[in-house]
Amino acid sequence: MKFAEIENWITDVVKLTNPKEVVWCNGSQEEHNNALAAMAKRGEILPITAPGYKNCHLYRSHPSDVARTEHKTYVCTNTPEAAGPNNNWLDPDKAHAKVDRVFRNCMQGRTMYVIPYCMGPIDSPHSGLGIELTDSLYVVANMFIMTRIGDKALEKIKTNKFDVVRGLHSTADLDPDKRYIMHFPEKLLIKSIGSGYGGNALLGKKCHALRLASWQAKHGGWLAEHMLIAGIEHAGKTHYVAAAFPSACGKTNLAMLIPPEKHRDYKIWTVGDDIAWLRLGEDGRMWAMNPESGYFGVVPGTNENTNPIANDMLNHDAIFTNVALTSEGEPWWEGKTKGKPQIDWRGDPWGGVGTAAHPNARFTVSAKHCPTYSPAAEDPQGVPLSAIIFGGRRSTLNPLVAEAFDWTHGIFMGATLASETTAAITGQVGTLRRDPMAMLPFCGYNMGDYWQHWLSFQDKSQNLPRIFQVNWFQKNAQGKFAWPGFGDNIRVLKWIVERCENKVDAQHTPIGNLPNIDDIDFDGVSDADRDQLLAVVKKDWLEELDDLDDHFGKYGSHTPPQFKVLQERMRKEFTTTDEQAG
Ligand code: SAT
Ligand code: MN
Repeated sequence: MKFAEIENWITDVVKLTNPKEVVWCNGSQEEHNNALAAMAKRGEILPITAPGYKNCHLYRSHPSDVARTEHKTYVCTNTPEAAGPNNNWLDPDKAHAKVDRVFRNCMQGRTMYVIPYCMGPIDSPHSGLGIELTDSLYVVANMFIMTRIGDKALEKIKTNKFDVVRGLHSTADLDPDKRYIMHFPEKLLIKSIGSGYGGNALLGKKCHALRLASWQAKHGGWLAEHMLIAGIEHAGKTHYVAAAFPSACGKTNLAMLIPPEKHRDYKIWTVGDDIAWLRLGEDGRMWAMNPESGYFGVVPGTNENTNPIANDMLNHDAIFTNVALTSEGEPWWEGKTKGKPQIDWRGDPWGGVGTAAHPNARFTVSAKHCPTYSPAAEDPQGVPLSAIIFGGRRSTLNPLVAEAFDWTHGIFMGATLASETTAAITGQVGTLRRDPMAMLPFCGYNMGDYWQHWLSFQDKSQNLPRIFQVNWFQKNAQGKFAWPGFGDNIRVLKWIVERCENKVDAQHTPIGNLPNIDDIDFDGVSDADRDQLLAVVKKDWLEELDDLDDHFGKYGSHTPPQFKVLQERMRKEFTTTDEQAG
């Protein structure tokens, strides 16, 4: 895109929104410090003054604005079919008219910040460029941490050689009824208004790096995915994996995993915790790049046992969103092992009802502060993947781990992923929904076409990563988690690596290859829990296969025909073989 077109767009936006001034962000540390200081002065952000914290701040978002709002998120393609049943769709002209009415004069008396940014290392040919216009300093401060903002990105944009995603954002009056997060894939344009929160407002993240990037990727022959990227080092060799889990299902914890003492012969390197851009290398391997430069992680549950790395990063240069405070002014959240809340996330005295921190409270920290940050994360080519992992939060059915028979079956595993909803989205928590590849809220086009796109890689390479499905969240008859999770997930990663190196056999079941009991360390897990974790229960799986008819049926002729074939093959295998394990 030509820079002159971008300048014209900015002029039009200024006319529409009528800010008192326009400020271009240069991306310097000084600018970031000034932004935090200005917010603190206006009372929009609270410096954490408790001993042991350096340059940390607490931001309280509006109580009606605490998570992504999927029902107000639209993909406005030229035809509804292109957006697919997985997206809310509006005709682009009608969408512009609707949202521009709310944008009119919304920045009156306010400053509009222009944030040029780059998703991915500045010097990578695979990075993506964008410009976000916003009237929120909180957005500026978070974008500084989460993406590469400022002069270097602008220089690249000014070469006129690259596509540029344009994003317009205003918090306006935060009215949930006038909240819209709109995407115009054909124009690489985003318009978001009425929310200042996370994925609704930091437009580089879900709006650009997933919804629009998935559209760009479909046309450019690559993939934009809701995945962490981690290196697993053992015996002098590092295998990289990318893993897709829905929001608030432990991507950050897995990406920063510290193995327990017994498994210290393994080390995890953090490349990314939320988004991965994948493309085929000349060697036929799939290479993954993290387009972000920071973490916007879930705070509740974070402590020295569940995620010691994140826990240690939270005492300097962190922005907290919607946590509680102790009487000493220390940030506090459910799962924190020290202190007691005195002020809740709204800023009110803590009354003991509900949670003191919001369940979707977040921290923003720079990746550079992560002690396990992989040097390869800054590599312009990214890292080569040995395995792709799909996982959901499912209290029943899915075993602890299963390996796909082949690429097509692996895509089927991803496409059938289901997960119980979390506080990361506005709405009911704990309802099971299909969340294919953990991309249901983020795929910027028809999910059926997206599955076809994934499948198309099969013919392009003999060297694709292996695919696995995991489930850390099975519950036993007592309603407790059957698997210890967190650091102990290394036991499963170890099996995955050993499979990639062809070091261990597996058991064939109709739904995939499962580990032999002795090949996974079940120390501390009861025999009953272990058996449940590895069970493939015929009756439940036959029900699941029936349920998939509805799921796939939704996408009509866009659903790859290969999925039906796989369903039939599994049904047949279940009905012609005797009871499966468990
Ligand atoms: O609010 S975000 O979209 O940034 C976090 C998430 O839901 O994954
Ligand atoms: Mn996410």
